[in-house]
Amino acid sequence: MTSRLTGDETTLWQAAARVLDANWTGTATVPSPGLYPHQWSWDSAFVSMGLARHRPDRAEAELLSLFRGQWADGLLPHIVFNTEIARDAYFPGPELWRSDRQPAAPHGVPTSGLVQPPLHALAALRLHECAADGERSRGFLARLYPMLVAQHRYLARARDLESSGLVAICHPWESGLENSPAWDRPLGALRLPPARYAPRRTRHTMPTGEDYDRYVWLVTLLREAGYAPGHLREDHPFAVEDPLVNAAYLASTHALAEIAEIIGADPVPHRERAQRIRHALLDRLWDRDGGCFRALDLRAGRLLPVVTVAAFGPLMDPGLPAPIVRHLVDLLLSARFAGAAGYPVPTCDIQAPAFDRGGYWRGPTWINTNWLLWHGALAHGLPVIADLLYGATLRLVRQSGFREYFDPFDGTGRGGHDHSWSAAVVLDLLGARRAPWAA
Ligand code: 9WN
Repeated sequence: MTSRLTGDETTLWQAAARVLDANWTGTATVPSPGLYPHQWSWDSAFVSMGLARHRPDRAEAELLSLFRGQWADGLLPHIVFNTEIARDAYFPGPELWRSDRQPAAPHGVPTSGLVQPPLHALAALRLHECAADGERSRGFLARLYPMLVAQHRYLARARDLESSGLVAICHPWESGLENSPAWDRPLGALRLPPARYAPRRTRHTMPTGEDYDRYVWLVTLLREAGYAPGHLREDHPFAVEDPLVNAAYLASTHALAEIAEIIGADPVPHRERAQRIRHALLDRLWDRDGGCFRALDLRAGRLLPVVTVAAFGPLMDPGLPAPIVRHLVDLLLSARFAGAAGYPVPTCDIQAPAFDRGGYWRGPTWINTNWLLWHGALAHGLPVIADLLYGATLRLVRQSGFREYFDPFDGTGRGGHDHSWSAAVVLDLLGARRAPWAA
């Protein structure tokens, strides 16, 4: 690692910073102008890490803006709506969620009623690691800590549906990888009433209108049950323990322990919980025969068949046993993932029948997931893997710009332009090269 950026890297840095500047609304960052005009939860976690390298004041504001939407029970919603935006600018808008009728939801801040991968404590810790003014940054961590603890308490109380230590997602949107082939089976098993819930959806070729019927119907069930934990536990037809979501939960639980130490709180409960999550991941989601992690469908009581990029999420845990890490590295480098893709890492096993190189989360490379695996590779002292991911990610944006996602074989950019997290992860990668202690 060198401590200086090359001329080309400096150009890339400036271009990435311009994207985040343009997508800044004054209080937060939209994921993509036009396409996603509100604030999204895991987008903001990535964005804040990029902003930490560029505009640390905004990095803090980004997270605080998101937590304005936190519910009294700790739920951190996956969308915080901007009320100044036209109601039909994004489907589904606040009228689907009706958070204003939920006693736990914040007043005057319309939100969704779902969560997304909980990367926020990890992001907050990274802000601190990048901060020039340690004292000020400690103050920020102390302010955010109770909100992060509440977020994790909600997950443990309301989402650990089988008291296993792992949290379950109740909707594909909660995974962040919304139309991943991993969800085909549980979505296919739903018994939908014969109604069209989402007749118009033109933004992506994928997901399809049929997918949207299922997504909207699942939200309707949740909403009518008041988003109650009892409904999630007993009745809700979609309940899955996902390795990427739980890897984010584990990484953020480790981060909470570190934050607790920094601000003088007790790290022990977080450490104990982290142990429990790791055990449960290995016990419930590790497929011994396949040598990978898979999602567990709680309603069908079995692991889901398709192997996706989520399988590598647990690499983010520095305590993952070495034999498991070796299996994951072998799979990552095989012809099923990075070994046969010019621009890794594809979001789905290339050899799976459901793989689709242009299909949103069904095959394309997304560079926010690359960042997670890069972070994991560094945690395990795997410089070759880390360099592979670093290099592929920068090559993609050099060739195609800060697109939403990319063709894994030829690097063609797809989806939205000037996508915030694509810019943010580039800033963080370049920043880590410039200041390797904060990698
Ligand atoms: C639904 C904002 C979000 C990302 C998700 C991505 C996509 C929304 C959509 O965009 O989801 O939440 O409308 O397709 O799948 O990961 O957070 O960038």
